[in-house]
Amino acid sequence: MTGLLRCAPAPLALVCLLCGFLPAAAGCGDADRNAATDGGVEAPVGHRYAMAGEVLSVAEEPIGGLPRLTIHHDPVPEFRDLETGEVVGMPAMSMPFPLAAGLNAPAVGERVSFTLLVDGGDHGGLPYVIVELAPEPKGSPAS
Ligand SMILES: [Cu+2]
Repeated sequence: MTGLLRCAPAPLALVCLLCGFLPAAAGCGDADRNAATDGGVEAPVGHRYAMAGEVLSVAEEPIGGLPRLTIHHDPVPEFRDLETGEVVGMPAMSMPFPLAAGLNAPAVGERVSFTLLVDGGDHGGLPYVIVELAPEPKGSPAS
C-alpha cells in the first residue's frame, strides 16, 4: 500500500489543525530508511526524529489504547515537509503525542528526550507515535 507510505499528507494535515505544525511534522527526511518505490517514486515509510521537551500533561485515559502525552517540544529544524521533502523545520510548540505500548509514561513537568516515529499509521488517531522516551538530565541543553 504505497499510498500510505507517502508521508501521509491527509492525517498530518489534520495534525496541522490540532497543533499548528506543518504536514512536515513527521519529517520525510534523512532518516528514511524504509524507502519503497512506487512507479519509480521514492515512498518513504517511517521517519524518526530525535526530540526533546517538557511533559505538560498525561491523559488519564489512553486514547486508542495508547497513553497520550502533551509535550512542549523543542524546535526540530530538520523537519521536512512531508509532501515536498523540503526542510521546513518545526518550531517549539505544545502538541499531543501518543506513547507506544510498553513505554512508561513520564511524570508531568519532567523534561524528556524521545524518538518520534511518523509512519502515517493510526496511533490513537495520530499518524505518529513516541517509540523511545527517557528522562533528560537536568540542565541539559535543548537538543
Ligand atoms: Cu510540533
